[in-house]
Amino acid sequence: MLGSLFSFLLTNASMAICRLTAGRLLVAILLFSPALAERSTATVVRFDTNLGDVDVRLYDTATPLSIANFLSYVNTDRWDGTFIHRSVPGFIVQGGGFSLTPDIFNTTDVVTDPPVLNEPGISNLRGTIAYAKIGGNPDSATSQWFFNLADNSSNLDNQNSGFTVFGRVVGGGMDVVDSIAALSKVSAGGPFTDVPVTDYDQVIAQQNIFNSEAVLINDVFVLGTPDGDYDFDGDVDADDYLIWQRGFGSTTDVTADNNGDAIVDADDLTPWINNFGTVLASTATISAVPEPSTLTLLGLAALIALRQARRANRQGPASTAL
Ligand SMILES: [Ca+2]
Ligand SMILES: [Ca+2]
Ligand SMILES: [Ca+2]
Ligand SMILES: [Ca+2]
Repeated sequence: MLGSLFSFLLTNASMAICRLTAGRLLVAILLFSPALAERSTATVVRFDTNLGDVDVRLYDTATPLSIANFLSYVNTDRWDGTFIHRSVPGFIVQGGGFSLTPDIFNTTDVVTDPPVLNEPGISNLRGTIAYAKIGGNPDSATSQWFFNLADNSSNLDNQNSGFTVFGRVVGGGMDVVDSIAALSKVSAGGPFTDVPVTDYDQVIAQQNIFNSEAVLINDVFVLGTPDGDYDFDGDVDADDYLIWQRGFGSTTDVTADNNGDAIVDADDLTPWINNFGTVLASTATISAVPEPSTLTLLGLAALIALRQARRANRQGPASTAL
């Protein structure tokens, strides 16, 4: 009785100037930052979905166990071909658990690793990604994750000892997540009471959900961009500096959080300085020479950043908690 199981919820001037600027900044960082040796590089991953790409900056430094767990699944392709099985508009969009083999009544669970210890502390704000857990068991996260569509901190930062936020969507990724949340949903019972579908009429007609109507995670992979490439276009240039400057001091605009400690600060500028001018071979046609207008902005931004970096370092190390 498939029908009875379904309830439908309608639901640059020149490069020399750049190098001069970079050199001045490097001197400033060396003078004012005591923590250079502690840096590590954070990971940026891409969720390739049939509704578009969602890029996520992972918090490698802030939540190391959670990132090791995440990369274990990525490196073994275990999320490839899975589907978004739960959508609650205004709250979360969840996946990472199941594949349709070939339909909603015949699903395959993602093979899981042992649960990961909870690493709460970063707030469940809109645009973050966190692990799902079993109720009453704080250390039960395995393969399932969710994107926070709204500020869920009052609930999810506390419930079940808090849900571990381990990354944040960057660029235009939340447009894709929002488009998933905007889809109509169907219920097929069990864990599948809120399944978003791309073709509601087809699902109604066939009383079933196949991959052709689901929101699919085609692939999840690590973006191989250089450190300091804060717009992920394969080169490290003035545009990337501006992104760092824009996010400086922020715990929510973390595109330039190169070390993944959940805040953009002076430490995250060093990789940009070190890699300035780097161009990936595959993107060598992209000019690394900024437009003059960009350079003007760069000079202004550099002065502001120097003041901010000095001030930040007088205030001591930044907290990773939000
Ligand atoms: Ca893969
Ligand atoms: Ca770039
Ligand atoms: Ca560029
Ligand atoms: Ca950082």
